[in-house]
Amino acid sequence: MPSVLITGGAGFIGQNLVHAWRAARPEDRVVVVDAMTYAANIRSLEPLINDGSIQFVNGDIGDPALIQRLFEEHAFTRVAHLAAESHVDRSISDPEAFLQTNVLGTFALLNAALAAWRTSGLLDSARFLHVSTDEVYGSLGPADPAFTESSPYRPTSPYAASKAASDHLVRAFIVTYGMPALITNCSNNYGAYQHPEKLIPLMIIHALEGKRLPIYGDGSNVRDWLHVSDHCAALIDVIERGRTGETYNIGGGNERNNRDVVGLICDTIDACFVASPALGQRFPSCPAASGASCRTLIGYVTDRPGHDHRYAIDASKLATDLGSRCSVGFEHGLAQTVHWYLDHETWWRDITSGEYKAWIEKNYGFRAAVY
Ligand code: NAD
Ligand code: TDX
Repeated sequence: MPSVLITGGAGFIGQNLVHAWRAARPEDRVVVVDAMTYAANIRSLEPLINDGSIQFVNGDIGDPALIQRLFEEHAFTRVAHLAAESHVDRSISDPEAFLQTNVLGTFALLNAALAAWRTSGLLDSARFLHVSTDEVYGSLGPADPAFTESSPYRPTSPYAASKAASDHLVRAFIVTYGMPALITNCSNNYGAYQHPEKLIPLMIIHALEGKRLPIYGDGSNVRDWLHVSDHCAALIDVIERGRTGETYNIGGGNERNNRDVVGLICDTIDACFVASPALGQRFPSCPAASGASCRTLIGYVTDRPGHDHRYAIDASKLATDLGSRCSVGFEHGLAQTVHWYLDHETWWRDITSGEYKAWIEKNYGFRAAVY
């Protein structure tokens, strides 16, 4: 039975990938390893764990003995490596964990996979997918062409630098040791199960709770939004059909500035309250509950230091080589996402208590209102 190890499978993209993998390749054995940091949540995986369709291991990718034991038990032929510290703002205030997991953790995982595949003679048929980010390429000006796979690496945040370092390590393992690895660099994901620290869920939840919607700087920064379902479909295409040693960029083709994204979230929530007036009883502090617009909550605050102006992905290699294309339009995907958060209030309420409150105070407490 083919066997896949998904690292970081209790994170946002990881959970979505586990479900997508089960649907696309139901015959495969899926093992998830996740260190269950603040960003993890296994609630959506529990039915799969309980019915035995996946195995979950609470552990660190930087623990060589654990990873070696898992390889011995399951003889993985695929590794989808997503485990990481992923939030840029946290990398600015506390960069060390990013080096630990993203660089040293990736190194330990590569070492363990290489040793296991050498021993088992699977180096020729196995595949290691390293999931990385467009942030390794740095920032684009308004008229610059989108990032291609040969764009130079110019990371600017500690997060992006740690991901760039991990990409370099993967490439070094490919060239030096013949590691059967592939790298993907994707743009900003959004969709179900995203941690409320990230822009889109943060703005949805703040709007529902009637809190300020803190846009950094003047809100002109541009991101290329990729629906997580499109991303996961592309990851499965790359690991199964991509050429080892290659890099593939994955992008949504949905460039939007933050002002427009937050405005659209507000309009979408306003429309939901008009269509379902009962929402007003569940979320009485939301301006839409009393017929006002959530846009009244928008506030511009002190910018993120080193805030990259624009990311945009040229995903033509993925389309040409693998026939893999993203299909979720941003307006549709965003409406779906707003509905998902409306329907999963318990999920985000659990996360937004405890540690999250301390993070909000740390990241937003010092940010003055700019205008
Ligand atoms: P996330 O923060 O939601 O999840 C990361 C998961 O990794 C968490 O479940 C966490 O517990 C786990 N983890 C952290 N350290 C670990 C360790 N040492 N050992 C085992 N598990 C550990 O992140 P995400 O948004 O799902 O991102 C997944 C991957 O995709 C990351 O590698 C990230 O860099 C990359 N990526 C994300 C985006 C995005 O927009 N979210 C865009 C481009 C690339
Ligand atoms: O409160 C906020 N206000 C705001 O204006 C937050 C949290 C963000 N922003 C801005 C910063 C960015 O321009 O919104 C944009 C998106 O911010 P994030 O959601 O933090 O994402 P970003 O920094 O672009 O990084 C994301 O995409 C690339 C992921 O978090 C990374 O893991 C991924 O590699």
